[in-house]
Amino acid sequence: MQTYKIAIVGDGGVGKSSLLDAKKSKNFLSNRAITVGVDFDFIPIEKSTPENGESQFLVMDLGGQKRFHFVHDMYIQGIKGAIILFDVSRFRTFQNIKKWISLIIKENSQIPILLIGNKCDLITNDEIKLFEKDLNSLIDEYTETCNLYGFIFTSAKEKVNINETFTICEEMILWEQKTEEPKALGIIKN
Ligand SMILES: Nc1nc2c(ncn2[C@@H]2O[C@H](COP(=O)(O)OP(=O)(O)OP(=O)(O)O)[C@@H](O)[C@H]2O)c(=O)[nH]1
Ligand SMILES: [Mg+2]
Repeated sequence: MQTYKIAIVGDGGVGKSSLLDAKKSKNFLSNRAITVGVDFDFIPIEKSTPENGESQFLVMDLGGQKRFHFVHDMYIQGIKGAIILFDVSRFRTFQNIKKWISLIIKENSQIPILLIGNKCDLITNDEIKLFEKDLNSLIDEYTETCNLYGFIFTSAKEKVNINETFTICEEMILWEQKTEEPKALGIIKN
């Protein structure tokens, strides 16, 4: 069994652990406990090839609260990909994406990164469109600096784009090398 280590990072309370809960079909908790330091979980990789056979992600779910930042360097060592989450209802968490990018770049600037705007149940489609613009600008700004693969909007609460997120991770880590054009995956929201 081949294991690919990935990390899910972002400010405290953006919904990292809730996203993993949703992927694992666990109940959504409206008052979920913060992640103390780090949690980890295995997620099977759906698509397998004769070359790699069965494989899985080992997901490091890093506690986003400031007091846990000192352990982050240790846990992102050797990751093959990263998910950076922000909370679409708190703009500050979007602004802080840059800090999380720096953390990943310190490990390796080639690591593919997927940006996720979570809690899309809390805003309108028009507001999502505005974030799409911001995210495209961010991707342009960082095109020489790191490997931003694209972005997607999710709701851990309403189970929007949960499986899609991990399918995209499979694509960006297993099936593609550095992409020529970053992908704007946008919303798949009704
Ligand atoms: N409305 C809404 N609330 C959400 C969503 N995802 C998470 N939440 C809520 O946001 C709060 C924080 O979610 P967590 O999953 O604990 O956030 P986290 O990023 O793991 O936070 P840390 O562990 O502190 O880094 C929880 O109380 C969830 O109920 C979502 O998609 N929509
Ligand atoms: Mg957590």
